[in-house]
Amino acid sequence: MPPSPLPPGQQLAAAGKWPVVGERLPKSSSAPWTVSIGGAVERALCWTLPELRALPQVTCAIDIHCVTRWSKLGVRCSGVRLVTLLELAGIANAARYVSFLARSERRHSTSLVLAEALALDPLVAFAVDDEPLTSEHGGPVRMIVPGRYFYKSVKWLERIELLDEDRLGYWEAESGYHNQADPWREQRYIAPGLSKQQAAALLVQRNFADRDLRGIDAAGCDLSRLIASRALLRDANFRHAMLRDACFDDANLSNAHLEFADLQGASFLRADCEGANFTSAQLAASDFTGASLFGASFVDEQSGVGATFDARTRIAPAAIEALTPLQAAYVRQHLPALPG
Ligand SMILES: Nc1nc2c(c(=O)[nH]1)N[C@H]1C(S)=C(S)[C@@H](COP(=O)(O)O)O[C@H]1N2
Ligand SMILES: [Mo]
Repeated sequence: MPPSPLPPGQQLAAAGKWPVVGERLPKSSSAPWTVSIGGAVERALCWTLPELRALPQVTCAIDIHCVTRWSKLGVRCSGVRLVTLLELAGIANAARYVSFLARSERRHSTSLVLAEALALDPLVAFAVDDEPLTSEHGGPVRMIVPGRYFYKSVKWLERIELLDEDRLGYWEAESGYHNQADPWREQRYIAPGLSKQQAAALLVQRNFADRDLRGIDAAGCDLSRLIASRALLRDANFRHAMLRDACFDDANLSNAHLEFADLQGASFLRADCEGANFTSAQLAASDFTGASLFGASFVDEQSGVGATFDARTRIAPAAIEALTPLQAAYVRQHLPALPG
């Protein structure tokens, strides 16, 4: 089998579909659009849009990977290479990071390690698939950074700043998005600090309700009747855990690992289970009503070993449709009675 062109946990967006993520509009202003470069540069510069468009442009195919799991491969992007602008401005010795700022209400920004940015060769893009970028997708000008989750690609670029110390971007500072953002390493989110003792105490109490426990390691633990309603459990590890009759209602279990967990009678009402792994879990009498299962898996596609259900298992047909075709086929085939 040829290697998959998709990083782990990603799925192709439907053909012709390009979701709008984050801010939808630039800041409204009558001032003409300019893009400036400053900070640790030899010459601070500022271009109007016509001046920027007059610089040498390139067109290249770039793979886009959004942290919310959709990817678009080989998108034709046209614009000026960031490297071209950096050469004009001159990189000062102190420069270690590059920050991109948006002309938007919340002054959205993101940053990259300068050496990595130079290697990734990002584009200051005007057009995609030979059409000018629409405003909701960052037009008239946005960054497109290959090889990083798409939150590193700022829409409505207004300023480029070289820095000697890093300045965390909007999502990185506000929402715990990983500052490295390498999709091949699945660097999606940073887990918050939780000491070993704190984690151990929580596991004894079996009450995770409303807590931020991203990335908690509960592999193999006895957690039957666990209360985890509304808990933030992104990237949590519940492999081989005993979770009979656990309550995950309204919890966020995106990318959580539940392989081989005993989840008989567990409740996932309205839970966000995007990208969660239920391969080989026991799911008799479990209830996924209202849960989001985009990108979740129930069967190991290599070994064919999958989760077990019974007639009391509740998974809505719409949730099954959000699975990849192979996963959906497995669930349809093994779920004894579809509700509705
Ligand atoms: N100014 C600005 N740029 C932004 C964002 C934003 O909210 N504001 N969201 C980021 C995220 S999380 C993603 S996935 C992409 C989405 O770009 P799109 O809406 O064109 O798909 O833009 C990135 N750049
Ligand atoms: Mo994103």
